[in-house]
Parts: sequence; structure tokens; C-alpha cells
Amino acid sequence: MEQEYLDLAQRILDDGSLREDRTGTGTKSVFGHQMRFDLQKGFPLLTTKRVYFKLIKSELLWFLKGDTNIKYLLENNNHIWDEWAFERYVGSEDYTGPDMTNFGLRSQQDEAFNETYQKEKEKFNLRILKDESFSEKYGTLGNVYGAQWRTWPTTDGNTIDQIQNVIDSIRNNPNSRRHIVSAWNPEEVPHMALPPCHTLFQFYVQDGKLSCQLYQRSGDVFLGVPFNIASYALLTHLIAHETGLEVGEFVHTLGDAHLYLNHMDQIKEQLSREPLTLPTLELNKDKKSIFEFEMDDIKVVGYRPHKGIKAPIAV
Ligand code: DHF
Ligand code: TMP
Repeated sequence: MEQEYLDLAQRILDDGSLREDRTGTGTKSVFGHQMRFDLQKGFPLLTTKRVYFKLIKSELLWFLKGDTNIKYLLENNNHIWDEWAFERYVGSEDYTGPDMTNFGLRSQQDEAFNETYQKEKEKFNLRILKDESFSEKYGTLGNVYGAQWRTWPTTDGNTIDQIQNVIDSIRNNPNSRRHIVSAWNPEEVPHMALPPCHTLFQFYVQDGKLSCQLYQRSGDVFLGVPFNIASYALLTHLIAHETGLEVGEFVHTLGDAHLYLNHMDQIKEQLSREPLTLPTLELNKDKKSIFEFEMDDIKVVGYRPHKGIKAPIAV
């Protein structure tokens, strides 16, 4: 199963086009790719490098709560969204510290700047945790995933809970071809810290099994995609749990699938490794609704991966 991911990485190395990108990092990219993961055969958490499942769990629980403020993530020691909240703050009138223009690239190229940046970011994180009015203003990423999933705003001033609706429709009308959740809200995209990368997903019920397909418009194949695979596999397990179904397949369809040019050594190292046995997932059977799940209710068992591989993230 993991081979599906390794094949995508190899395909980009072999056939990808060199492209400039928004972050100024540069990528190799292909357009349009599909991977399939049979969730009956194990939980797709990559073994060719260590992927931190705790971060995936807390991020998904954060989405499911409808939360868009990084405070919850910080409380769970999860820093995967820090840069995008920080970026909004340093671009605002309230920020009076050292110039942070283009901090993502500069912190990789200039060690002195990197130290200043790390200090400012540390201060920012502490304020998010300790200062409520500050966190309300600058901890939020805009109406990103959680908001669209649970409280999509309607023209008449109400909101739509797409997750509850999709659970109800899977239960009541399993053969429906309309089990869809969309995070892409064109009216609100301009106000988001990062327009949704995992854009839209659909469920499908056959032979008592629940499958899920994701359309991801843009995929950072070294850093983001391993998280996205495990996150949607977990979401499929959770919704199957609540609706009394077994898990089927996770089908992952990507638009622009890219490797950043500063991830080349890392992906080659990863591709040289042998995939190991996949872990399995255990959910707390006493929890019925997926909205009741907490960190300790979700466990990955038998995860013995190769070592982690570090890489800089493009902001
Ligand atoms: N921007 C870019 N350029 N790529 C992304 O994958 C991405 N993902 C976002 C937000 N913006 C993004 C949200 N998801 C990491 C993984 C997923 C993620 C953000 C960051 C990441 O850095 N993973 C590291 C470990 C991080 C840690 O330990 O804190 C890894 O090695 O997997
Ligand atoms: P973009 O908005 O210019 O496409 O940049 C977003 C980058 O973040 C791109 O490299 C894809 C990556 N990404 C993922 O791969 N998975 C994710 O879940 C998120 C949020 C971002």
C-alpha cells in the first residue's frame, strides 16, 4: 500500500516539470494522480519515515470541533499551523517587532535572521496561549476547514453542518451519490490564511464498507501528503465507526502533486528504504459519536517505522 505513495514520489522525480511556485522555493510537479489504499489491509501511516500520528489526530479533532484557532493545536503541542497564523500577525498593524517580511524563505537562508524569527515566533505562541483577546484576534486562520465542515454559512444567515449531514445521509441513504463535504467556499477563500488544500471529499458505501475519496488541489508530497493520507484514513475509520460500517478504501486524487526542490535529498533517502509492516488503528468502542472522540480514544498499534527525516516547510 505504501508503494502507492513511493510510486507517486518516483513519478514526480522521473516525469515532473520544474515549476516556480508561490513560496519562491521551486518545485517538481505533475498534474493529476490517484492513489488507492485498502484500509482493510492496515492503517496507511508511512513506515519509510516516522510520521507523527499525534499531530494528525489533534489536527483532525480540531477540524471536527469546527475550530479554526491554533490555540487548541498549541495546547496539544502541535505546531504544524504556526507559520500561517504568525504570517497574519506580522502583516498586521499591531505588530511592531523586527521586520518579518518573507520569513519562511529568509529563515532558511540567513542564520542570524532565523534566530530573531524563532524568538518572535516563540513570543507569539506564548501570547496565543496566555492572552485571550490576542488569541481571538490572531490565533485564527480565517474560516478554514473546521468552519466550512461544521458551520458553512448560508445566505439566510444560518449555517450547515456538513459532517453531521454526511453521517446522516450515509446512515439513511447509503446508495446516495451525494455524500459530499466541501471545504472550498469561494466567497470565503480570499479571507483564509491558506485556501484549502484538501478541497472536497465523497463517501461511498458498498458491501457494508465505507470508502472515501479526497480531491486535493495541491499536495506537498514530502511533508503534507503523508499527513493527509493518514488523516483521511482516520476520518474514514471514525465515520465508519459511527455509522456501523466496516472500512473500505481511501482513494486519494491529487491536482498539483509536487516535491519542493529543497526536499530532494530527503525523498531520495526515503525511496531507498524498504517499506515495513503497516500498523493498525484502534478506536474506543464506548464512544458512539465521532464528536465525542478525544486524543486517548484513538490509538495506532504496532507502528515501527524507519527514522524520521527532517525537511524545511515552504511558507
Ligand atoms: N505548507 C506547505 N508548503 N506544505 C504543507 O504540507 C503544508 N501543510 C500544512 C500547512 N501548510 C503547508 C498543514 N499540514 C507539517 C505537516 C503537515 C502540515 C504542516 C506541517 C510538518 O512540518 N511536518 C513535519 C513535522 C512537524 C513537527 O514535528 O512539528 C514532518 O516531518 O512530518
Ligand atoms: P498553495 O496554496 O500555493 O497550493 O500552497 C499550499 C502548500 O501546502 C502546497 O505545497 C500544498 C501544501 N499542503 C499540503 O500538501 N497538505 C495540506 O494539508 C496543506 C494544508 C497544505
